Amino acid sequence: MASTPTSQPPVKTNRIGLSVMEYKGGKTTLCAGCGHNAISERVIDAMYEMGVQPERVAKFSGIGCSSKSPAYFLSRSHSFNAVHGRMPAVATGAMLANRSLLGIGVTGDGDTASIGLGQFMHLLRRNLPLIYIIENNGVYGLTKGQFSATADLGSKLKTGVINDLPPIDTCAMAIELGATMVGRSFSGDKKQVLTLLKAAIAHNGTVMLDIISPCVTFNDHEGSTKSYKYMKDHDEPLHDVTFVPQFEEINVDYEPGTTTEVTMHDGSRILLRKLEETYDPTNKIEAVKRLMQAHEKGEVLTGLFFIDTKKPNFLEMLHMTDHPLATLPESVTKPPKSALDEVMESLK
Ligand SMILES: Cc1ncc(C[n+]2csc(CCOP(=O)(O)OP(=O)(O)O)c2C)c(N)n1
Ligand code: SF4
Ligand SMILES: [Mg+2]
Repeated sequence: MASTPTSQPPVKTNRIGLSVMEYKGGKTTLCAGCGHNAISERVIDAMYEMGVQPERVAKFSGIGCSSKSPAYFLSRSHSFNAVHGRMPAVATGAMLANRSLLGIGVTGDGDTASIGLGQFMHLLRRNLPLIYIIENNGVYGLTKGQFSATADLGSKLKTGVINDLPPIDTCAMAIELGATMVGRSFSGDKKQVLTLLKAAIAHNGTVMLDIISPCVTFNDHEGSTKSYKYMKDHDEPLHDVTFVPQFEEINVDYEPGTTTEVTMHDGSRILLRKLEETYDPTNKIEAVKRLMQAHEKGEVLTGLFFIDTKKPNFLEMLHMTDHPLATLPESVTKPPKSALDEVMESLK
């Protein structure tokens, strides 16, 4: 006897017809509860909600627990797991070779602020179109929890060791050196991380997002300033961030006079609702000042600190052809002999 077919609810899809499952990656091998896993989940949500074609994404990373994260989202995308601290060079080459890609780099505080600091600084100067995420736990998680260069002065390891060096603030550094979208969040703040990531996808330059991401195995105890508890107690959001992609209608629950609006190059909009005093995210000096003030008070300021939607990115600075170099035919990339003869003639 034929059984009656049970009706399945239709699978929800995004504006390009893909379900969220098509944005997933492999099963995580990180510790249960690691902040990095929450960030991978938000990357999946952001790419799905923005309707990004997974095959258009190129993922880059260095070495560390954080740098394993790209394996756990977007299996259908391109991926390159580089050497420790060397992800920026690899990403720069790839993005120059194929400008049609959406680049996302995932790195750790050790990968970025110790061995990779030189590469990181030059990436920022170039304003390469790339979303650069630091999964910041204040320790080298993969090598068993030594302090990294973002650990706060006086914070304590489980073993009782106290950090006696001042931290590097990667956001202040990114603002000063030339990144054109800079923010900080906390892996436990789903809404803020998701909003910043969606805005990052719409941005056309270097986006530097420092996401505090507690290491539950080595740095989530009393005395750590990168623990869930410390973040819950000291997170100071600068504003409520809302992102409206260019393909969506603006929602109108924002009262005029309490909101700053930033229009992105593609027409998408970022809305910042003030929680306190007037904050202008296009003012570099104010952004750095607010970060320094927060440090003095022991607060962790979160939100969108700085954005510049006008500065040319690295591809524009180099006057690159609109056509991706990787797909140019040989007839274009290899000039005829007459062109060489002309150059030789001009040198006589
Ligand atoms: C050239 C080189 N030096 C040192 C190491 C050892 N090493 C691997 S990961 C790592 C630090 C990882 O810390 P972080 O980038 O903060 O990532 P996390 O594991 O905390 O997410 C170190 C020192 C290495 N793999 N390669
Ligand atoms: S050691 Fe720390 S950083 Fe690494 S996976 Fe475990 S919790 Fe995450
Ligand atoms: Mg780390």
